[in-house]
Amino acid sequence: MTAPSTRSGYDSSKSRQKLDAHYASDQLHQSMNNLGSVYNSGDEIPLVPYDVPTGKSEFVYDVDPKLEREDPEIFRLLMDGYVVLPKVLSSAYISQVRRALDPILDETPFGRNDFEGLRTRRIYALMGRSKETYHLPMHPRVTRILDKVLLPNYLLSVYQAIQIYPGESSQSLHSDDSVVRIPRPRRFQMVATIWALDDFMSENGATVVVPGSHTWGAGRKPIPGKDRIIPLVMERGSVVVCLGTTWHGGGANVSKSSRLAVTAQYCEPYLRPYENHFLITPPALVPQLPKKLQSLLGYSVHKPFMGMVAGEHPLKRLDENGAGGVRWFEPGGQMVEDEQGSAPNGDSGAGRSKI
Ligand SMILES: O=C(O)CCC(=O)C(=O)O
Ligand SMILES: [Fe+2]
Repeated sequence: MTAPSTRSGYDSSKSRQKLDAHYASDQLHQSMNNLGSVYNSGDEIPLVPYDVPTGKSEFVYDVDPKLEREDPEIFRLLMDGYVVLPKVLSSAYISQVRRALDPILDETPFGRNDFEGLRTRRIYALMGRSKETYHLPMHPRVTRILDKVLLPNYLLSVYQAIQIYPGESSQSLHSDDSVVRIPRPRRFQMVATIWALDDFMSENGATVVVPGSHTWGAGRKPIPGKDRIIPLVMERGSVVVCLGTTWHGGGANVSKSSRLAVTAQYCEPYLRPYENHFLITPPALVPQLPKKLQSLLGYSVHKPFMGMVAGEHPLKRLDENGAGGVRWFEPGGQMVEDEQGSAPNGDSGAGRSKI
């Protein structure tokens, strides 16, 4: 066997070429450059013959009427498909977030298609770009609700900033969890939050929602003029919590100023998040993050085993430098050694303690 040419045991230039070839042939990767055509207009993924729709036209939430009095925010969320929490953020925190985002927005190009918005700047992978904003996805006013409507250890799916410029047209209406292969009508599998960092007005691109559309069955789409499509007019510092099944979209901006929002979207712990947070957040940073954020980023286990590393909780595998994981093996089963001639990650831990 020839000596490994790199620490991890493979020739990185060759593997890079292989990866590039793989990506070039990967239709989904190509579609990233044309996102509009893949997840546009809320189309649900096609049903296969054995996916039998329920036949029901609406999903009925089993909501105790007492909830209206006891927890009006969750009541409205389940009844309407969304709820606005007004003026949650202080002006000081909004300014801090804006100061962090402005220089990143300055270097962010407009979107590549109608869905991203040709007059809209999106900071993707925000968790890896700005530590000043990491409080938003774990804001207690939001997680209080998520803790009740999603399963424990729900995950952060998307974290991005969206700045809609004057001249932007309406985003096509969609539901965020239309990628889920369970026929509608069904329970939501994701929940989105949209934080208003500018006042949201009907003229400047406020998000629009279709109240009650979270109950709709497959095939039903909002019809302008027939269905109520309303702009979420709210003061800056407010947040809307919106079920993944609710039809909505970014509004057209016919004003003279831009509209800034940050969206944190969450999914059930058994789903794959839209963004790959293991690559976005440097592992070395993870041990310093608050527990809630670690869990949101996937350093958690959905019982019994989902998210494990070699039979253990992922945080047990992560040392204070963010190193951990398992030993790497070459295809023949030979362990790859690092420059010092020792196994890169120490003990594999396989078969050890329970999660
Ligand atoms: O920017 C907005 O108001 C909504 C954006 C949105 O729904 C999305 O990009 O999925
Ligand atoms: Fe959306």
